Amino acid sequence: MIKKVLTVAGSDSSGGAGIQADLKTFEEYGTFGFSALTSIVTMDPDEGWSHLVTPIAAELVEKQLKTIFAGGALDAMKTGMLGTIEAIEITRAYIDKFAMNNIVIDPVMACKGTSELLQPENVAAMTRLLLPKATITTPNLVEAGILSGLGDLTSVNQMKEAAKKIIDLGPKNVVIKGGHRLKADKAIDLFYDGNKFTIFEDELFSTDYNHGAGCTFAAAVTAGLAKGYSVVEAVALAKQFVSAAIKNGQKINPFLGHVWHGAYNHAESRMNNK
Ligand code: PXL
Repeated sequence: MIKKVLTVAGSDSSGGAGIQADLKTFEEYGTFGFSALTSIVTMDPDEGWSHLVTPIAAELVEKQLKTIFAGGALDAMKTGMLGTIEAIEITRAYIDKFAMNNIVIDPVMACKGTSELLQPENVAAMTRLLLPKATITTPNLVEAGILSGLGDLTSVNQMKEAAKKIIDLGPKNVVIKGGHRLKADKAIDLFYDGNKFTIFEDELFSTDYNHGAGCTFAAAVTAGLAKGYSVVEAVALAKQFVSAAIKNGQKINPFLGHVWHGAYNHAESRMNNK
């Protein structure tokens, strides 16, 4: 049976992050993707690529989830950008009703290219209602600083402190993505399961074409869990998957470059037999 995997997230109309990243990644992992849209993000090329986030009405989020769960529980799910507090409440209700396992909470708080954080009350609701249900949460350095209450994180030791505080919020595991924001000569991700720290190091490649990397990473972890990998194995494989995607980033338009979600499997060479 093909594994069923859900993303509850926003649409990135530019195609690189959000549900677009998630569904593409689910497919690359050979899983069957479902999506419940919580918001639609649009960018305006006439206004310096300014972002607009339009939330989806809560009733429509619920209708999507009802449709998606018509066949019962899924093998794994993730959340990304969550438009409204009601959407967060409804998502939690479905997690409980179907006793969902393998839950990845990507605590999306901002989009690259905008300094604007999503509403703090949404972050509070996500922390209270979703983090305790998480198999793993996948904050970047900024999000980890906010969730932990420690603010700016500038060293691996501070990342460890933040990881401990985040585990106290209820997720079973956390991976903090140091990425290009940590002033180090490697890309350092810190994984913590409440007992033991595992550090993942990778070369830090400089590319401007990395839009969607965070969503793609979380989606890869989700699909990996659905496929039966352990949490730490799913994280390790997701790192490889997203590294390939970043290395093969594509300039999409004058404003932006996206990760190439198909890079790990060389998807660009499929269906070339004509
Ligand atoms: O990368 C964060 C993110 C998440 N979800 C959606 C987005 C973005 C950034 O653009 O558009 C829908």
